[in-house]
Amino acid sequence: MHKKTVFSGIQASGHLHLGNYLGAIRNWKAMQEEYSNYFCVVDLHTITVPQDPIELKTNIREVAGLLIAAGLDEAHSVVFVQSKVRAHSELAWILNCVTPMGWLHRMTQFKEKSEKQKEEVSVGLFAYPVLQAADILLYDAHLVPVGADQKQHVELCRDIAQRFNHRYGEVFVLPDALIPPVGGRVMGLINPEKKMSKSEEKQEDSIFLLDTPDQIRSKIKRATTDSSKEIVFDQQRPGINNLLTIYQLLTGDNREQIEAHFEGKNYKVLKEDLAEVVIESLRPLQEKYALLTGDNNYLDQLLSRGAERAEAQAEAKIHQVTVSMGLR
Ligand code: ATP
Ligand code: LTN
Repeated sequence: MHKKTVFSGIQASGHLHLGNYLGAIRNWKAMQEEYSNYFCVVDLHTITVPQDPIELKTNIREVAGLLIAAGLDEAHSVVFVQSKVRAHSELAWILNCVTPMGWLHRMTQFKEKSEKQKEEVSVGLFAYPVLQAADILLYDAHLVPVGADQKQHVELCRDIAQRFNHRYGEVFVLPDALIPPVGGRVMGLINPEKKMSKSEEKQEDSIFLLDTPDQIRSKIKRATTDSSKEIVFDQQRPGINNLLTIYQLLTGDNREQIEAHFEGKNYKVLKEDLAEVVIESLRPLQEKYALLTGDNNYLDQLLSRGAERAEAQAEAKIHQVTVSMGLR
């Protein structure tokens, strides 16, 4: 039986947080045995906004290390760093030449991210979704598991692939996004109207996967709530709703059980309970991370094997693409 292919990527733009874990990485692990998978640290996407070189280098390793610590394993998944496989840049350029500007102007993430930078915004940030399309299409991926914020980019990838196929023949597989029903959008602790994000400046807004127990307790204690008293799931009350959703995702309890558990209790109890659940859930991952980064060579060797496996597939695809276009 032939397994379907999964591709997903994660930026090295800062420390990984609970949103990345619950919205993406944890699901990648849960489904890895069913598919043939590529998981990529997308450092070329990360440089679409300015990065400090030393920090970037550290972040790339940290993100890759956390993917492994979270349970992605070589038997099912190729874990690698994007810039080590040159074909990503090559295909991105080619796809730039088949993608209309108008399609990119409609991307909401670009609108949000470019707001502050105005005319200083890089061409790379504008073309970001095209590089993302190249990532996916190089591996003939059928499925792209991502958080809800990435749905539009995966749909664009499909449109680009379709346009290419129409011009040059059936070269690309048309991928589908796979978005978790719950956890697709973990919100910030301070500002629960916005998603938890690596590049958010306020550190208290996110729970990072490598936060200490004390940091976790203190951040959850300061999380925004409201003046109501009832502890129930309610979209209209984003703070409480977000804390309860995180609790639900980590305990696996259903909503009725959770509401019953907190009935008659106050926000302080909810926050203390949630902090302990988060600490215990992250403990195994943190221990594994400490172990694998203790040995410097381990991660390097794993990533270099990953890049080699990815490159074999990516080069074959580039060959097919360039032949179809008359470049070879
Ligand atoms: P940045 O803030 O730099 O945009 P990010 O935190 O949004 O970064 P990405 O590297 O862009 O993280 O995303 C990695 C994966 O995590 C993607 O699949 C994305 O959809 C998912 N993700 C990111 N933030 C959240 C969130 N708050 N809730 C659920 N999933 C998320
Ligand atoms: N844009 C994505 C990261 C990303 C990605 C990909 C996700 C880059 N290439 C390919 C899925 C497939 C993000 O910001 N989360």
